[in-house]
Amino acid sequence: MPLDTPPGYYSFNEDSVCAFLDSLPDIRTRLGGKPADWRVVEVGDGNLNLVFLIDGPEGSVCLKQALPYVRAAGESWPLPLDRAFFEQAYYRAVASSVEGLTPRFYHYEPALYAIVMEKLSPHIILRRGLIEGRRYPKVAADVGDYAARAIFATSDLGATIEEKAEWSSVFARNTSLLRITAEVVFTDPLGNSPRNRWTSPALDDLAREFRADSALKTTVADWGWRFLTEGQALIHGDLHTGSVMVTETDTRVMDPEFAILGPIGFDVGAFLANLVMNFFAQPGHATAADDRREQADWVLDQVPVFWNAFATRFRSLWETKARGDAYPPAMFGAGDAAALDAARTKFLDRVFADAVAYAGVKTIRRILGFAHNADFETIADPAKRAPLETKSIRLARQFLLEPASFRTAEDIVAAARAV
Ligand code: ADP
Ligand code: SR1
Ligand code: MG
Repeated sequence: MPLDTPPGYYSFNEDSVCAFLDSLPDIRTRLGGKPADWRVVEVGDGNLNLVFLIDGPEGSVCLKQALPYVRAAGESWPLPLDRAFFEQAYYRAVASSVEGLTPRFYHYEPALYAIVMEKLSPHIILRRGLIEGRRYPKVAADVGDYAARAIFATSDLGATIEEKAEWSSVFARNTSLLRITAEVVFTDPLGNSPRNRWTSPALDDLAREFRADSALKTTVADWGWRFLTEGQALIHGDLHTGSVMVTETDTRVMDPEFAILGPIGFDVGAFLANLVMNFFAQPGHATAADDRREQADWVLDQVPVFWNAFATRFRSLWETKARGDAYPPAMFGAGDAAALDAARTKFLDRVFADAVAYAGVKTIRRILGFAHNADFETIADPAKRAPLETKSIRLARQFLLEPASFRTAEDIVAAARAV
């Protein structure tokens, strides 16, 4: 049965995308020449959308369009188109705080649920680079900086009640993607969802063991409650290594369609989890020429780099740019400096603890749930993949059930090395 779409919507192909871009004078000028001169390629490798890269004689653009279904599942899993609206709304909301760290935004076409933005080139997806054994000296610090800036500016520390209420009213409607996260991240992996999959039969016993672990399930459910109820800031909502494009000298965070008002630790934990999963996956990508030990060490070392960059920037923004209604500057004077500093440390410790738990949840979902990570998936031999996934998911369980063991980013590094 054809999917129901609003009047005027059609999904693009290589020809219609050119005709559409030709109708946008600024974009036509940016590309130069005529549509016949433009080279178009569809490169979408994500779970949800179409992504076209268009090169003209003078310049290039990227067009991302929502499909009326989950691309990775096909038409049997319908999905409203409005995620494109929330993606562009997020870019606009954080633009002034994270300049240079996202793709430049050019145009949004509401009827076609399409965003036209800067084509990032020669950037590649960070996850892919890490799998290929490449290192990016700036990336962990840049993503930490990005997360701190975007989150601080949209929290009750960096924004007023009225500003935050505006974002709340907009992003509260991002319910389709909120539901996807609630289901595929929190509910399905430890439930009996037919959407789940894992490296079978090697991980069959482990999957059964995890699904029978009541303590683990109630803990994940508790974090699910917190995810749904703690609207601390406007968060990206899907801040993994597949949502970052890089060169050795430039970092861009993209794909923010899952943006909602949510817990700060959810974004921080997502990036942490994906670094740690890549660390565990490295031996699966070893070759005769490179055992990947140094690469694995380097990836794991990015965990404290990322966290420290986040915490340092967040604290410095709080010290210099506080203008919100939480911990209001008007309440504190010179005599409160030490107490306020201690309160900031306590606040960041809480964010870290939340991040560790969400990192646990996000790792379990990538190994037992619907949407897996290329880090493990591209290890073709299940006999190699399964033990690496097992190490990763066992550490994730520790993140959730032994939180007192993880007070600092160095604790994560030490525990991962010890597995
Ligand atoms: P989805 O929302 O479906 O996950 P993504 O936003 O992750 O889609 O994009 C899918 C792929 O398209 C990315 O992995 C990347 O290769 C490519 N891509 C997305 N945005 C850009 C961009 N602005 N410039 C260049 N390539 C891009
Ligand atoms: C239905 S697939 C869901 C996942 O794809 C996105 O990339 C997000 O990670 C989401 O959880
Ligand atoms: Mg996406």
